[in-house]
Amino acid sequence: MFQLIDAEGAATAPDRLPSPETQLMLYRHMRRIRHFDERAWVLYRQGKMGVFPPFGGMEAAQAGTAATLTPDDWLFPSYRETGAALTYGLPIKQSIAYWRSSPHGWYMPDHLKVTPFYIPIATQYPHAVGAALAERNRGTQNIAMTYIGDGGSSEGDFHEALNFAGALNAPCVFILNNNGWAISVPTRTQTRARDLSKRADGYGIPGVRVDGNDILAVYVVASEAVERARRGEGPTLIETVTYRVKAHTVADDPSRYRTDEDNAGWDAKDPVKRLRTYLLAQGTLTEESDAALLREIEQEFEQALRDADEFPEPKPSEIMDHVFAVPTPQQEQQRAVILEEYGA
Ligand SMILES: Cc1ncc(C[n+]2csc(CCOP(=O)(O)OP(=O)(O)O)c2C)c(N)n1
Ligand SMILES: [Mg+2]
Repeated sequence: MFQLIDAEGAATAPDRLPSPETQLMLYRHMRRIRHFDERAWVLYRQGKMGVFPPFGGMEAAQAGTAATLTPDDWLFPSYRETGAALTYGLPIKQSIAYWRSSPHGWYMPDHLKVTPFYIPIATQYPHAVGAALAERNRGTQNIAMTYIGDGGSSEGDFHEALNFAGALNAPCVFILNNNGWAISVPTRTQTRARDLSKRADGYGIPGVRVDGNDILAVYVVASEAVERARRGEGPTLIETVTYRVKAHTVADDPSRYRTDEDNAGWDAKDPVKRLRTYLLAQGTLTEESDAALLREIEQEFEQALRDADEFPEPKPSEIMDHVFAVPTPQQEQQRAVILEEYGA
C-alpha cells in the first residue's frame, strides 16, 4: 500500500513528497471540507438540513483526488463525495441546497462539469466512461474522475465500466473509496476479495492501492493517474484504504451493527490530524496560521449558509419540473394530483 506520511505524521518517503505549497493547499481543502461535514451534522439536528451522508475521516481520499482536476475535467461523485465536489469547486451554498432537497441544489453551475450526487449505487461509473470518451472524441485532453464505495465495487455497473474503459482506452480515473462498510455490511463479508485494487487486473488496466488517510500519497497517486489519462494512456483504478468513522447517514445508528473493536485504531489514523502534525513539525503551518485558516473557513461557511437560506422555498409541484424536457402524460397527471393536494 502506497504511503508517504505514517499515522504519527512522519514522512516515510521524503523524496516523493509534493511541494510545501501543494501540501498546504491540500491541508486547506481537508480543513474546509471537514468543517462542512461537522456543520452539516449540527444543521441536521437543528432541522436545517436533510439526511446527509457524512464523510468525516475520509477527507484525504476525497480532497486528495478531486484536487488533481481542473474545471475542464468531469467529476462524477456518489452521495458520499460532498467533500470531493466542494474541493472541485462546487459552491458551499449549492451543496447545502442539495442536502436540503431544495431545487436550487438539483442543477450544477454552468462553469463546472460536476454531476449531481449519484444515489443509485455504481451508475456513475459507466456514465463517467461515456463522458471521458466524449472528451476524447472532441479532441480535448480533459478527463473524467468518478467515485464508488467498496460495496458499489460488487455491482455489475462497476465491472462493465472498467471493461468498457479498458477496451476503449477511456481517459477516466476510477476512485474506489474502501471505507470498510456498505451500510451495515463489512467489506470482509460483502466480498471474498481482500485487495480491491486487484479488480483492475481483470480488465487489463492498472490498479493502485493507497493509504486513503494519507492525503499526500493519495494526491501523488491520483496526479499520476490523471496525467496518464491526459496523455492518452488510458484508465486507472485507485483503491483508497480508509474507514467510515461516522454513521452511514446522519439518520443511521452504527452502534446497532458494529463494535468499538471494529472501529479501533481509526481515530489515530485521522487524515487531518496526520497532515497537521507533519506540517507543524516542518514549520509549513503554525498554531497561529492554522487558527487563522479555521476562522476564514468558518466565515466562508456562515456566509454560504446565509446565501442558501435566501433561496426561495420550493413548491411541492416543482418536484415534477425538470424531469424531462417534454413531460410524459403520467408526469402531467402526477403534477395535477400534487397541485390538487398541496396547491400551487
Ligand atoms: C443500486 C442500489 N442498490 C442499493 C442501494 C441502497 N444503498 C444505499 S448506500 C448502500 C451501501 C453502499 O456502500 P458503499 O458502496 O461501500 O458506499 P459507502 O456508503 O460506504 O460510501 C446501499 C446498498 C442503492 N442506493 N442503490
Ligand atoms: Mg463503503
